[in-house]
Amino acid sequence: MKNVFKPILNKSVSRRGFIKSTSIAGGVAAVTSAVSLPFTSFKSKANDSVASEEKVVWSACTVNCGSRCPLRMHVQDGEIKWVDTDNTGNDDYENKDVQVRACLRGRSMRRRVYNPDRLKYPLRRVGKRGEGKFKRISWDEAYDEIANSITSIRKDYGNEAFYLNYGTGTLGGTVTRSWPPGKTLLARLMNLNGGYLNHYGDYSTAQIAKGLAYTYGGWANGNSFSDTENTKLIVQFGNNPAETRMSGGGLIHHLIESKEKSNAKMIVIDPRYTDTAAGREDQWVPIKPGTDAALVSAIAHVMISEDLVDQQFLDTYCVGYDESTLPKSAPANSDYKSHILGKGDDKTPKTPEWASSITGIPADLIIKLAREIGLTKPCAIYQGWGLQRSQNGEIASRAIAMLSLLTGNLGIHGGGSGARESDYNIPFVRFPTLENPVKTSISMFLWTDAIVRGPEMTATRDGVRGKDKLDVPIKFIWNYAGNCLINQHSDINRTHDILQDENACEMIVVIDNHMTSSAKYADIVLPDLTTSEQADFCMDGKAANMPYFIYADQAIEPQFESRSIYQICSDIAKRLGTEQQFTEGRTQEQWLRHLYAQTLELDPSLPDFETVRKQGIVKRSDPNGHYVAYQAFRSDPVNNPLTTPSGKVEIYSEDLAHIADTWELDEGDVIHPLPIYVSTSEGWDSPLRNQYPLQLTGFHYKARCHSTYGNVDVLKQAAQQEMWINPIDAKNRGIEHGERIRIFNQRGEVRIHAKVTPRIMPGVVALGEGAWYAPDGNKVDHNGSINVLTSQRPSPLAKGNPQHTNLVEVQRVATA
Ligand SMILES: Nc1nc2c(c(=O)[nH]1)N[C@H]1C(S)=C(S)[C@@H](COP(=O)(O)OP(=O)(O)OC[C@H]3O[C@@H](n4cnc5c(=O)[nH]c(N)nc54)[C@H](O)[C@@H]3O)O[C@H]1N2
Ligand SMILES: Nc1nc2c(c(=O)[nH]1)N[C@H]1C(S)=C(S)[C@@H](COP(=O)(O)OP(=O)(O)OC[C@H]3O[C@@H](n4cnc5c(=O)[nH]c(N)nc54)[C@H](O)[C@@H]3O)O[C@H]1N2
Ligand code: SF4
Ligand SMILES: [Mo]
Repeated sequence: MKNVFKPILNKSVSRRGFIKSTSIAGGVAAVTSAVSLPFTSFKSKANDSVASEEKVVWSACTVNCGSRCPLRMHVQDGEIKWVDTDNTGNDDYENKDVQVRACLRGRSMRRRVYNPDRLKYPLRRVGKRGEGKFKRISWDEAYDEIANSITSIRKDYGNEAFYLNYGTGTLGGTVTRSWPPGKTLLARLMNLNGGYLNHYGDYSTAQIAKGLAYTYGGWANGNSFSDTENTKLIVQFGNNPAETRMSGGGLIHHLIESKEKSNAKMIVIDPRYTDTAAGREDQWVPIKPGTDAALVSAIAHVMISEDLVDQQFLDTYCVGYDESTLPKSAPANSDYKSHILGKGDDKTPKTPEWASSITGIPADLIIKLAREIGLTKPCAIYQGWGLQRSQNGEIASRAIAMLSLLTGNLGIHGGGSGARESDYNIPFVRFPTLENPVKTSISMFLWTDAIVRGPEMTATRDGVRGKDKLDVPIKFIWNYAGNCLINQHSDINRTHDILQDENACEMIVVIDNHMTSSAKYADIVLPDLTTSEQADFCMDGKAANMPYFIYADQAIEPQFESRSIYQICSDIAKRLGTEQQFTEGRTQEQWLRHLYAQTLELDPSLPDFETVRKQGIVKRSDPNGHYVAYQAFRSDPVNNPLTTPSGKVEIYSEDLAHIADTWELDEGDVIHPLPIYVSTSEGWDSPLRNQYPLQLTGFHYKARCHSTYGNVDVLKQAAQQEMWINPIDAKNRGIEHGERIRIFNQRGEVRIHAKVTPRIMPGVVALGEGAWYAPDGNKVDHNGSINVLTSQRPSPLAKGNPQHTNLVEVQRVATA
């Protein structure tokens, strides 16, 4: 087979396709001349005269896009020549053997493996943090420095000073798994050495996970998309699976296939006309960011006024819809119905006219939506995670569930809970990471605060758990397969300033494949193997009711001096005197065999290890057919109670009422026992709009998985980074399509091109998250990296990331 792609990438590609490099890594603000290395090339068993036969090795894309895809590496002369994907199964969604086709990102994996940004050697920082100046060091030097730092920080501050930063770059792996940090090999290493400060929540779902837990008890599931074949109407709130669940295993295909069977209508509620809509929708309802709960309240008002609510369902399964099921502790008129009808504290009926001024949706359209959702049975309400990644996300996500509850669509085929779609999983034994002796945890979003004001952080103000307050600040950060050290965390300029102080956080170790924005902030950088250079199980793949896992084998030799995370952790454990406990005498492959043997005990019908290795992908189907969330509860609520305190769905939560009374909140923050609409500090009605009149929302973009694949040239060309702006807003500012603009607010400035399009509503602009931060000397980013503009003010309840709640102004960049 001939090469399909010709290798690769940058201008200095040699005839054989190897990258000649004289720097440790290329990229935007390339590593400087502080290091000058001899000529190097990617490693292969090259022999120019005789080409060896091509072999095909199963591998995988293990990034955090919500899908998981098999890749088949075509290897010749020790080099990946081209990449294809699953070649088993077919397109027949009935027979549960769907072909799991990788998207263009996964298929460009070769361009990540042989990327000019690839880290080659261990590095020690020589410039300031963020400058990207490093010196090559040996592995022994790197290990010694890290082990010494661990020992001295333990001695000086104790184990609460260690932090494992959030990172999802290889969350699909088993040995290489990067998320949650508490399930990684670094957690195992630290747990054998006194532990580390835990975190709770994640950047994906902090607000919805916390919010809906009060409604349903624990993580709230939704019906699988495959169940769409049983529905008549689908309502998608801020859910864009065509971009966020994209591949052959991605759920967008199940949604489309199942929708075709049922011919269900689809309403898309989103400030942007998304790729999920893309002509498949019956109606697109643009909505101002952060106002979905107001829309829901007004829909509820119409449903109550027109007798469209399922009263029997609400009486049997729910707490607090009306006075009759309100808990005893609750004051009079604090039930949901009273709130909607204007008999509660605010004395405001939540009419369509009231909601229209908040949401930007005409009142008559709200009435039509209410009738359609109320009268079409069954109706499937789904929400993505876009609207909850906001300042009022906890309460907004609870509000959307109200539509499923008011209409009695919970726990039935064709209905749903109002949460995001869920699916069935294959049970698999994962790498044991042991128990963390440290019990304290913080929200994953507040690590920057824990560096600057750790001991001031308390349980009732900052959400510290396991203790009333933190004792010490964060002094040591492990950052494995994550770019949240700068790029993916909010308010890059604040983070930059915090990380500048080397006496605050004393040691930052980044383990990655590439010289990312985060790696530039490391004190020590360790080059990891890519998935192509080692063997691992790749887990949690699913195509709605067809779960699968992949054996990703080693396709090529480790490149340059990169080492596996297993080896890195074993070697550091050795220096700390815990090697034997860490490895238990096993190699990486022996661990894979060991974990799989235990998995086989759970499910003896799975194929044996060697068969899995040969066949690459193992597919299963949900024995129950389509997944229906809360089906058992619906059929018998007495014997299958929820895990909420009452065992029922809690529309009114006594726990939240208690928290609202006892926590210290910032001005404007609201925690409320009912799922009501609350405004945000940087929303459509904020006084700050005088200065920064446009709402800026983010979205997860098809060009990348967050920042991963963000340095692949062909992907950058295929889906450019640009800011969406409505023609009305563009015209007011004299901005033409494709022109360079500056987007700015009190936190910073970003420059990128404008996409002038009616696909975004007036008053709102949008920027795909994850572009690689590329600051100039004035801290102005030139790549469209949204987190220069986002805020570190946490959401009230979950203390989560409000990254879609921002105000900005936009101007043309004057061309000289
Ligand atoms: N403004 C804004 N910010 C956001 C979001 C948003 O919507 N808006 N979304 C948030 C969400 S939901 C998430 S999940 C986070 C994601 O944030 P991150 O978890 O930081 O995700 P990535 O940016 O993909 O970074 C993954 C890193 O892993 C590295 N990597 C990939 N493969 C390997 C490997 O095999 N080994 C090693 N060692 N490294 C590897 C990549 O090079 C990359 O640096 O971002 C959050 N940030
Ligand atoms: N291609 C690709 N796929 C990915 C990822 C990626 O980076 N790239 N990241 C993965 C990860 S880790 C995660 S967590 C998921 C994220 O999945 P989501 O969080 O669901 O994705 P987003 O694109 O942030 O948001 C979904 C939609 O919500 C809309 N939205 C924003 N604010 C509001 C609002 O106030 N109201 C309403 N109604 N809609 C709003 C956005 O315009 C967007 O179209 O995606 C996963 N899939
Ligand atoms: S980025 Fe996601 S959808 Fe694309 S190949 Fe990788 S796992 Fe599959
Ligand atoms: Mo995420």
